[in-house]
Amino acid sequence: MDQKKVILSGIQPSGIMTIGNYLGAIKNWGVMQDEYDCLFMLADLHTLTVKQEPARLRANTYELTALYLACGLDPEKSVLFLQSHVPAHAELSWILNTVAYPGELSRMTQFKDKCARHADNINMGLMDYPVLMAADILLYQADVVPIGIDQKQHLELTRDLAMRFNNRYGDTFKIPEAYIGKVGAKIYSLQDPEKKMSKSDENLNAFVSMDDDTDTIMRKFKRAVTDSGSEVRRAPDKPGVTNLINIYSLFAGKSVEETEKEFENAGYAEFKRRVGEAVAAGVEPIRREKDRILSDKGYIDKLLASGAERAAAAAERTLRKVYKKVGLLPRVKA
Ligand code: ATP
Ligand code: LTN
Repeated sequence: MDQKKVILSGIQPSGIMTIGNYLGAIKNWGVMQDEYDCLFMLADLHTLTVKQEPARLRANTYELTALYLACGLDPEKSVLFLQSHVPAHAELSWILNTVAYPGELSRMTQFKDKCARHADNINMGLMDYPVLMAADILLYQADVVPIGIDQKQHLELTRDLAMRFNNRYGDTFKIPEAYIGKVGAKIYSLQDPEKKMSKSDENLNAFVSMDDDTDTIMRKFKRAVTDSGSEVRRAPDKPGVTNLINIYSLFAGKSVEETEKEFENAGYAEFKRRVGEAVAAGVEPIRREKDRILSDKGYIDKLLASGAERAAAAAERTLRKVYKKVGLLPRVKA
């Protein structure tokens, strides 16, 4: 029988997830669980590359774990774990650092963006971020990595590092492929549809978080920027409307063509109201379920402990192979 393919992905617990993260990431992951061996990680070590308030980071980590579950990630089917609970991530990233070049890391778009946005805290972790991400992926010999389009460059670097290592030391890592969903790949800001929707935007009207209640969601869509004209149709000169069409179709489970047809005779005000309703109807039950799960932190702790155990077993297998290939002595029993 064919072995199932391995899928790995992760999100940073750096704030409350937006519908961009949901549509671009978690929603797609849920449907992969039956077909693949899935590992879904919370990239908490990555989060430290930007200043965090420790108590806030702890709270966000519980929130995001509860949200993974509320969005349908099933701990019976998939391995859910924290990056920091599996030491092999940090260990492999050290080894991969020895085949990564500062030139290629300093050229990464996210690194340049984050340096500009956090000029008071340009740290080595920010530059090394993609090497740790490569370790996350390569440790599990992942075949496929579902990501939003903004992470594509990091996945290409992961492939480069894996090939470089394999060339130098012999076949060790599987070369992973990116999986980028077509419509949800990039959800844009509701206030500036040229910019990606981001949970760290200072303008709270720019994003809808998975924690927003129905009134807030309706208000944010009412204020969403549309374009000149009045037709509900996708076009390069209509980035605002195009974004809303994408959001509506994903929440309503319809194609973009069906959505355009449905709103053929509608004005922007009515269209925005209907988008708000569809989003609220999708977000509301997830938010309630998340809050229910969150009320039992003991359950979350146990689940993460068992996830870490399962993840570590697989990760350590790869790490031992890597240590051997590079010439580190195996540690024998005392
Ligand atoms: P930040 O705003 O703190 O930079 P973020 O909102 O971009 O964070 P990440 O934790 O970096 O979120 O991303 C988690 C996942 O969600 C990634 O796979 C990323 O590609 C995806 N993602 C993030 N924003 C969007 C978006 N606007 N549209 C589609 N996918 C997105
Ligand atoms: N960098 C990613 C989060 C992330 C990730 C990963 C995604 C960390 N490690 C491994 C896929 C695979 C982000 O910010 N979206």
